[in-house]
Amino acid sequence: ILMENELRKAIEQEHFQIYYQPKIDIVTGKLTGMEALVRWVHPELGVISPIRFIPIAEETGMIISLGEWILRQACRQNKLWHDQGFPLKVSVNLSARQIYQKDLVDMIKNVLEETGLPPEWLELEITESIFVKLEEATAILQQIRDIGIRISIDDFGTGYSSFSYIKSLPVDTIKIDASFIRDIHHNQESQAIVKAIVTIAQSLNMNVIAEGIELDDQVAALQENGCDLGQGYLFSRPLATDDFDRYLRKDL
Ligand code: G
Ligand code: G
Ligand code: MN
Ligand code: NA
Repeated sequence: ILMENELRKAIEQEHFQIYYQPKIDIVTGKLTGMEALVRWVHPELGVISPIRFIPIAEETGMIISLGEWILRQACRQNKLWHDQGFPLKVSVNLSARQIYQKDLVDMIKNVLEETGLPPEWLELEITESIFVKLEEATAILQQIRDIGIRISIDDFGTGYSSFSYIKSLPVDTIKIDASFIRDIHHNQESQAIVKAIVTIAQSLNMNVIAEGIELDDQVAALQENGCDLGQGYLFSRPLATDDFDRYLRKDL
C-alpha cells in the first residue's frame, strides 16, 4: 500500500524519466533506433527500476495513465530528434493490460497527433503473453498497424510462442530473448534456435533483432546466423535523454 500510494503520487508529479537504449545494425554499426525504458526518480530513494514498480502499476491499473505518459514523452522526444536531423525509430513497451484498455487506439492516435511524430517512426513492443487471447489481441494489433505503427514481439521464445499462429500475427519484428543470446557463442542449441527464428522471420517478411548483446563473440555468432540488428550493453546501456543526445551527435 505504501508503494502504491507513493507510485500514485509519483505519477501525478511526473517523477519519471525515460532512458533510451540504442538499437544497432550490427553489419554496418549504424544506429537505427532506440528502446524507451522508464525509470522512477524518487526524491529520497533515487532511481527505482521498472522491475519493481511496473508490476504494481499493472495490478493497480495505474499503468494506463503511466503508459500514456511514457508514450507521449517518447514520441515528443523522438519528434525533437527528427527535427534535428536524426531519423530514428523509437520503441515503446506496452504491457498486456494496456493492450486491453478500451481506448488504446484513440489514445495512441491522439499522442501522435499532439506530438507530430509520424506513425512509422514509432514501434510498440508487446510480449507473447497477450496472445493467450489470440483473436482479440490480433484485432487490436491490426488496428494499431493500420495507423502505420510497427509492432515487435519482445522476449521472443520464452512464452506463449507457437509456430502455428505466428504466421498470422500482425507483427513486423521478432525480438529474440536475451537468454538465447547469452551463450550463443559457445552453445550449439542456442545457435540452432536463433538460426531457426531468423529463418522463420525472413520467410514471414519480419525483421529480427537480438537483445542482451554484451560480447563481440555474440555479435559474430549472430552475423553468422543472419541476424543483423542488435541491442545490448556492448553497444550501450540505456541512457538518460541528455546522454543519448550526446551519443547521437558523436555517432553522426
Ligand atoms: O530498463 P530495464 O532493463 O531495467 O527494464 C526492466 C523491465 O521493465 C523490462 O522487462 C522492461 O520491458 C520493463 N519496462 C521498462 N520500461 C517500460 C515501460 O515503459 N513500459 C512497460 N510496460 N515496461 C517497461
Ligand atoms: O523486457 P525488455 O526486453 O523490454 O527489457 C529490457 C531490459 O534489458 C532492460 O532492463 C535493459 O536495461 C536490459 N538490458 C539491455 N541490454 C542488456 C544487456 O546487454 N545485458 C543485460 N543483462 N541486460 C540488458
Ligand atoms: Mn522491450
Ligand atoms: Na526483452
